[in-house]
Amino acid sequence: MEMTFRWYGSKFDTVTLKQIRQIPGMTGVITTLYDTTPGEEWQPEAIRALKKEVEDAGLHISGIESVNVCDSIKVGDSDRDKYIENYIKTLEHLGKEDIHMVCYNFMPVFDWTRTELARVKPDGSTALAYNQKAIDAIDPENLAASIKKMSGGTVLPGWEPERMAKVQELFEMYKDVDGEKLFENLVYFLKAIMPVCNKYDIKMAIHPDDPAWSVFGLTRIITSEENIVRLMKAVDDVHNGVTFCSGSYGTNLENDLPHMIRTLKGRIHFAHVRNLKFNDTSKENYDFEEATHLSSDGNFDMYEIVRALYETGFDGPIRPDHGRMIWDEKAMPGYGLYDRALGSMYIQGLWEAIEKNDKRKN
Ligand code: DNO
Repeated sequence: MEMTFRWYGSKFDTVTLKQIRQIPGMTGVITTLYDTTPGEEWQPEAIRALKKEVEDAGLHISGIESVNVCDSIKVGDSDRDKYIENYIKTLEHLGKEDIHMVCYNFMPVFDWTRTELARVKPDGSTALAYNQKAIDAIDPENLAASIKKMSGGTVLPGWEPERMAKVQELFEMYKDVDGEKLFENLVYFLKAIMPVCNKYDIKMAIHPDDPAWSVFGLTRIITSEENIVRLMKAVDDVHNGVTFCSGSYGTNLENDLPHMIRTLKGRIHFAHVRNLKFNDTSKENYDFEEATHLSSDGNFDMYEIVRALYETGFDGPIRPDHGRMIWDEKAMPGYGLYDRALGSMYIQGLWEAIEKNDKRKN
């Protein structure tokens, strides 16, 4: 594995490349061109400039998170081929710059969903949280305003004000798209991009839906072992792979995370390793918050997750995810420096112990 850190670019991130480089063991960043819109072709000069900036700081680009897929492709509109063509050109430009891993998601309308961005924990730190009642209380007639209020003025990826302004329109687009249709559209998209992925050895890594169930009545399909295995089989090419995000798959309590990792052996190209704490797991009152990365602080056994990655020979980028806000840091919710840096050290500690133990046995 390679330890990496998500970086939103110097225009958008409070965390600097210099700070990232000073985290022990950190060699790569996961980034994107944040000022592009889904559907547009990325310009080679912009990719080169980003790459140069990262390399000048002594790091390298380990992968892109994300090249977002536009709604036309997701709903299967008549103009989707034009956007797929742009996506292919973007992949080609990335491949030529020696970038070989691309994370994306196929969630309708929204990316990840939380109802609180700064829930205060007993130690005074704050974390992202999800509460089903708060979601259910959102007024569908007035969704954009309601969501804006919920997010407390902070912009989450996928929740940009320009998109939220036309949220009703987006809902309209998806009204006839059920799970099967969405799956078909995803397979269509993947089949179309596989040739360019093969040519430049670009590993596509689909991010699971977060949380792993329908929100606001919109279908979600990348939620379970069964669904992701079905997708791997539908396009049976190593370049059609997975971002294994423990926190997203972990919201679905039926998912056995280490088991899933073992089942997906060879197809996991990127890993997001984080922990969650469940406060209520009944359907109506479902409530969770992001924990520190430490096993004892949340509900996941992080040792078993890292062990499964190690044992399946995972050699892609791995990153800590959704840190708390600690030590009075002011940063993008979930994406401050300190708690994620602590998380990365913990993951590296687990990895070293597992690796040494394994070598000693053999
Ligand atoms: C949240 C992230 C997601 C992820 C996208 C991938 O923190 O894990 O926003 O980047 O869903 O396309």
